[in-house]
Amino acid sequence: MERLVYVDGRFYPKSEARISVFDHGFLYGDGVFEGIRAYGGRVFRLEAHLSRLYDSAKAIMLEIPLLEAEMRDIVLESCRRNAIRDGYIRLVVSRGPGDLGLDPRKCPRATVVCIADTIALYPEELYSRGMHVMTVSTRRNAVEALNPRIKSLNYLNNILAKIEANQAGYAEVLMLDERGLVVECTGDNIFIVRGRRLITPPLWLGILEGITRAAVMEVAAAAGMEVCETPFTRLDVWTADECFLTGTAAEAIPVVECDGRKIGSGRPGPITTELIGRYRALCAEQGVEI
Ligand code: PXG
Repeated sequence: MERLVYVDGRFYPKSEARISVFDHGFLYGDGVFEGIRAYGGRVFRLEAHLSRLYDSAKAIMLEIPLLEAEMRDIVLESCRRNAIRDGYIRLVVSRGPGDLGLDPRKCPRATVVCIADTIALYPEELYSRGMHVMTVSTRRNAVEALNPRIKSLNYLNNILAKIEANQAGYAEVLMLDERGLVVECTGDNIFIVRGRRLITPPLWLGILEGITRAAVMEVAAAAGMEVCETPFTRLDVWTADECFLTGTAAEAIPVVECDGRKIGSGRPGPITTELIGRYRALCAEQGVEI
């Protein structure tokens, strides 16, 4: 069965779903998006994703022509129409069609797209053996330029880093801010572990406020671990006991080497393994019924 894609109030077969070439999302990357997972017939942390979408839209002064409750129904209906019980949902809201100038005032109505599909996951082996990462020379966008907390359609900063990753043969890479502090990866947040303490960069440093990051912080605290949001450098990653990344697609994934330095034992550590289990259990039990 061909997938059905929601575009501006209607569902279209995938091959017929289209937007205007004058859409400022296409012309300028002017818009916002979300990537959401469904597990066992439930959408994980749907409210948090919607709230981040509307916050991102607010930051770029993009008026979404739907209530949050209506957007929620579109996500659920997209899953139902595509018989998705385990999958990935992409919500995109762009500035909409305008003219060939930058001015967003020329775009009277935002475009809303919802795609519900299956997801290509990292191989299970990366979870059992752990992944290798490197630091790239592309620095993360400055907070004062394009705040990484805005989940915008302008992902070129991340894509430039991804190109460095591809050239060097890494699945994911570490990005630094202009001072050299570790911020996040191209599509994942980062945690390091010292003893039973988790450390992750604070939001004000300029990172996406990951939904997975928040969920992992919750399960860690519930398991009696200390969690702190403190800036750190590459050296702290190299010398950590453990390191892992979090993201909707990756969930929580161990990192066992960074820039050629073995992290801890060089194998996924006990804290990371425990948190991966607790996060997976949370995904299996929580969520909005499709
Ligand atoms: N940082 C960045 C820059 C992201 O894009 C995350 C962290 C993790 O956030 P969540 O809320 O998912 O825990 C993301 C989100 C992809 C892909 O295809 C990944 C993301 C977004 C879009 C595409 O790998 N990650």
